[in-house]
Amino acid sequence: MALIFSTGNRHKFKEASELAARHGIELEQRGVPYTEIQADELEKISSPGALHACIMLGSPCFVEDAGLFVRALRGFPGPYSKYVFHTLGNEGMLKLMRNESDRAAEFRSVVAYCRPGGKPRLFSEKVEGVITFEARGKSGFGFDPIFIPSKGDDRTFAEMSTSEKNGISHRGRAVEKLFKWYTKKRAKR
Ligand code: ITT
Repeated sequence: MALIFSTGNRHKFKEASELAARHGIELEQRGVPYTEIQADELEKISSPGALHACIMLGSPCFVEDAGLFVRALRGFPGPYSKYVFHTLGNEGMLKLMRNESDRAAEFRSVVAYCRPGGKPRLFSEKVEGVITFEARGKSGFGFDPIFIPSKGDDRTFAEMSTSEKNGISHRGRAVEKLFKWYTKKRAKR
């Protein structure tokens, strides 16, 4: 039976699917209409999201919430990343950062898995890096063209393949944790 990833974001689904396949897990994308709660921490958003999706689907599933936290902007846009990306975009973010010498930022990801009758189980990861001075690259989505991970080779996420990004990214490592746990759990059944 396929494991459901409840998301409306096809890029996130593509990234997770590639990793799932390596664990022999088949993923299915389902978009469950839901108004996300506003909170300052991703955990507080993903946990009720997973519970809601699980109740609506009546099936085990997971959701993932992510955000870009910029140090010079005191963590902005953080949990508001989707709204900020759609309003300011990458050009707007670069403008906000124009006079900042401190370019440190991190992407955070919280994956929340839930099965009917159970409580959400969370898997979190982050990736540190810097905000560029100009957008670079065409792959990926969202803030990928303006983020260079510290563990990489000076390329932005948007200049990497999906598997390269997955190897170091917040989402890649958080879903990897979920898939390892899920595979073990499945083997015990
Ligand atoms: P869901 O349906 O899964 O909620 P979403 O697009 O709303 O999809 P998030 O709330 O988790 O996803 O992400 C918030 C925004 O943060 C997202 O729209 C992007 O603009 C940005 N973002 C998250 N992860 C990213 C990544 O890996 N690379 C670039 N930008 C990312």
